[in-house]
Amino acid sequence: MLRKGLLPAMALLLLLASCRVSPPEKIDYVIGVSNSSMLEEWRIQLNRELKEEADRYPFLSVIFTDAASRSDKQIRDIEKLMGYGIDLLIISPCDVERMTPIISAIYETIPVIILDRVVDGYDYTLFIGPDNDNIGRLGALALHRLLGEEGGRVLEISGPMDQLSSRSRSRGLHREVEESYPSIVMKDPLIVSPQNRDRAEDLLLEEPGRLEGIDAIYTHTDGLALGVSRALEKLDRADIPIVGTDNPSGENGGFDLVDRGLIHSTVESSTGGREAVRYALDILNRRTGVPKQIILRSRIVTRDNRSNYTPMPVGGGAEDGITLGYAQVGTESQWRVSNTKSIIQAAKDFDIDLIYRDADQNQEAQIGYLREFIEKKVDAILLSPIVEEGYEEVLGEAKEAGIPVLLSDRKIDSPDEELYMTFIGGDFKEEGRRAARWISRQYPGQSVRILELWGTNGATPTEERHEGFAEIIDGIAAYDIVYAGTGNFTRDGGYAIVSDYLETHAPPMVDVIFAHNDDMILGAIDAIRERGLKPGVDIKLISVDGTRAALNALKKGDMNFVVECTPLLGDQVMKAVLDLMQGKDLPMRIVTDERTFEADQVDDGFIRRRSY
Ligand code: GZL
Repeated sequence: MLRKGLLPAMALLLLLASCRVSPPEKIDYVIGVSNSSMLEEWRIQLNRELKEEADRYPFLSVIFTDAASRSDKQIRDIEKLMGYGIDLLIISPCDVERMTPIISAIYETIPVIILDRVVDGYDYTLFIGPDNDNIGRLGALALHRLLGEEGGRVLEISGPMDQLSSRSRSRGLHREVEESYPSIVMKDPLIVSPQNRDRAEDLLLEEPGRLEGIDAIYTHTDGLALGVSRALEKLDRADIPIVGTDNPSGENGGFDLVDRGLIHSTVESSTGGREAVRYALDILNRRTGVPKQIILRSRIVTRDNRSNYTPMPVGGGAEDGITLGYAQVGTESQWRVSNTKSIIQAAKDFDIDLIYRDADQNQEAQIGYLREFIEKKVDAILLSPIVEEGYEEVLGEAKEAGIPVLLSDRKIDSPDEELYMTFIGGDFKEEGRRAARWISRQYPGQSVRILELWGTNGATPTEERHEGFAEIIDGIAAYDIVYAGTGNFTRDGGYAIVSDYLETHAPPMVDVIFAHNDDMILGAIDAIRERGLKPGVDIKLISVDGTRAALNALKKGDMNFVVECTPLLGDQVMKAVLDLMQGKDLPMRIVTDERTFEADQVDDGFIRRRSY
């Protein structure tokens, strides 16, 4: 049974002394780090970054453990750390499936930050890691740039495919090759287990035949790339170029291997170690606005861009004040009104000059405002795109002008990820899944007719809430989405669809209405009442956002389930703007922390505190 043991202070100080940490005068926090292994440069770099960042805070002590790639040892390491009475755990899991139960148990007693490989479910405080599918996609692009239009035969060298990160990277690589670069032929992968440099070298020396007719090699990590380069040297096949993956800095890291000409290019996958310590302090100091996931950016690094390798040009320095152009969607919903208030207030709190423009759900007007900001030479642009398509040209102009763009609460659909620096918003697919899971809990084994109220067609929350919802509903034969229509995230829109539907269908016409936001479900309640039916009783109602009006309806029994999508993004957005102006690299994606609400969880006090 895990419990937060209390090691006598003396023993703890002795232990810290053994970690060569001179006992500081006062320790406020002790963080335990459970690294899955220290066999690869990336993991050594991770510990290095964690330690460098932690050393900046004398009141912070860190105890490192190394599981040597064995889950049973990692479990023992964690139990030992808990016995020392750590205040927060940072873990990079060996085997995600095996570590999920113990991480969930610990998460009940202390905060947990997961690095690199995310566990199933949401029993953790914060995940920081790469988008491995995107890394594989970039690997395909790097191979295409290396091989040219004529393409060639590629040998993929991976760790064990039972690792989610390996499967995701391989999936992204193969899908991009098939969809975009048909002249590249992927040969059967060489699986290196355990996944480390020396094993890769040995395996290739044992099977030199795998190199027959090969034009390039793609390795899932730079550690594997180093081992492969040594084998190619010994086999006199150093002519075969290598595309690596992983961590750009540190000895034998990707940058170093590129500089030394051992590999042609590498796809960056930062460790997240510095971010982990910074967010750990925010969590321990109970700061609000800590996200649920931080998805780190990945870029292709080659000898050409190695020297001037910098992220998007950063706007004017912070010394003469920061001017931020803010192009908001409109005022279509209570969520939007609260979101705008949060952004405006945070700009004041962070002393950032905000030029606010409301596009009134009109994309042409919004693009016009973006051009106004470019003309005004603002330091950065904050955009909440009404829909995903149609912004590439104007964001290309912003990039040309050297003005970084941040996306808030909705994203654009563009292969060029350099058009924006980060996207801060909810996990909309998971929001849709949570709505569907509620239905499956309420109606096990029964037939259910569902009416779905869509938000604005082409907007990220609409597309992804539906995708997450349908992912579960479509898997249950007895559940049927009998009608769907877009209410454009407005109360009138929700009312019109449901009123028409009830007018043209005899009762009992539908069992559940799922709305992509609260305003549309409130319109549905109006329509249901007008037909003399009881909302929340005759027809069950679910929506997304968690605004005060919806939580009040939930408390009264007019609704049955609300999925949170917080509009309070202001602090996270302005923190990102400041980081950017100070030259820090921004994660590609910041996913906000969200929950769900049932009637028995909301009373007046809760609603006053929790809603917007
Ligand atoms: C979600 C946001 C959506 C809200 C709606 O991030 O874009 O737009 O769910 C709002 O209420 O209109």
